[in-house]
Amino acid sequence: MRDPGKRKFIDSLRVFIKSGNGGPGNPGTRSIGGSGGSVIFEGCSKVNLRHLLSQHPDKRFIAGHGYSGSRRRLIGESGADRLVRVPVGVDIVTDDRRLVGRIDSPGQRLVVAPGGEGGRPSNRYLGAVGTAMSVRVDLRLLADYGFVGFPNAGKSSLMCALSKLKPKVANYPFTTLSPSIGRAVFEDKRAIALADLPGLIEGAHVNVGLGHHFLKHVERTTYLLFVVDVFGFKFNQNCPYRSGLETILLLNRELELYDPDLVRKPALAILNKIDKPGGRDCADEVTARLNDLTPDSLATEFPAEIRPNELVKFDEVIAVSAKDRINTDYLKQRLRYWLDKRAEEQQRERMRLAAARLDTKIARANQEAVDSFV
Ligand SMILES: Nc1nc2c(ncn2[C@@H]2O[C@H](COP(=O)(O)OP(=O)(O)OP(=O)(O)O)[C@@H](O)[C@H]2O)c(=O)[nH]1
Ligand SMILES: [Mg+2]
Repeated sequence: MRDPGKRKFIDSLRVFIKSGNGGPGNPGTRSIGGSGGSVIFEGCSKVNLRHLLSQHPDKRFIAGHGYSGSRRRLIGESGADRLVRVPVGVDIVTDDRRLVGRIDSPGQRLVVAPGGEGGRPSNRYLGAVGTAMSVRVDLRLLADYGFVGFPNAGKSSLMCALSKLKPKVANYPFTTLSPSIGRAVFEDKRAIALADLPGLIEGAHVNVGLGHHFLKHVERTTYLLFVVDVFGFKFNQNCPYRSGLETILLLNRELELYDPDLVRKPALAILNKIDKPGGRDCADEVTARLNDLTPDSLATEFPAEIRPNELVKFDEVIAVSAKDRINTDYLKQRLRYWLDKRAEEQQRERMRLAAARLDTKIARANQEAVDSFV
């Protein structure tokens, strides 16, 4: 097994930032100090975190101090802002895990450390000190479908079958060490973005294996694509064997423990490796049992350690062989179908809400007209 620590892809960078102090004022002349410069993050589609690191190896971003006010200059000049260009799709998080803000589009700006206020009566003309702190710039990939599955399930093989991307495929766990985005392209040039992610294992939510480090990437994908080996999975000799169905439940549970909202995302379940002897029958059985699963049957049939509280509702369960390309064309069509269906539903819901708001406004206006007449 390769060392998961040797990841080339950078999806998180911790940087030190410091905004400028406010310049001192002068009580004698009643002049006010200039405010300190701020540290401002700006979304830029042309940079990635590797660029940011290579251009700023010391990872320090410091804004200028404000200038003092004087008899000749009643308001001191402001300190220079420090602009930091970051990739689009990042969270800015403090060391105590507080979310400072998100950057979701190119050109979007976020003041991460505001400059100190210039010296004035409220701060006895001293000028406020700037803010110094370390923050993490955390990248969240954006894709239509994010692959979640245990190692060796065939996620990367599926990526090869659906897109032109050729991620490494091998018969050992954690072949994929960093996320990659591929595109399933259709004849009419429509493209759907797919994210192949490193495998999860039991305990991923508490950072076992490659851990939840990669779970954050599925937060932004529209759909989850559960990929499982239809015959199940056994991580190593010390771990119990989990059947195909149990694997799905365990993945469900890991996602839930990481973030309960994740299991409410739309999802499809892919049962892979049906080319193996007995694969189709096994897939039929897993599909039937998955479709029949209810919270009650879940409680009686499965041990507590693999039981999720809330079941993911799969729009469809699809059996494939990524290796022999069985049903993969069908899967590609269904990826498009479900994405479009979901988008239409959301559009209808937006229109319904807009119509309801309009109805309320009209009713209120009518009532006001009646009231004024009476
Ligand atoms: N028989 C069969 N083997 C498959 C199929 N898909 C993948 N495999 C094999 O399963 C092994 C793991 O495949 P990968 O695609 O690397 O699995 P993965 O889910 O990306 O694994 P990690 O990157 O470790 O999480 C490889 O030996 C593949 O050749 C399939 O449909 N049928
Ligand atoms: Mg892989």
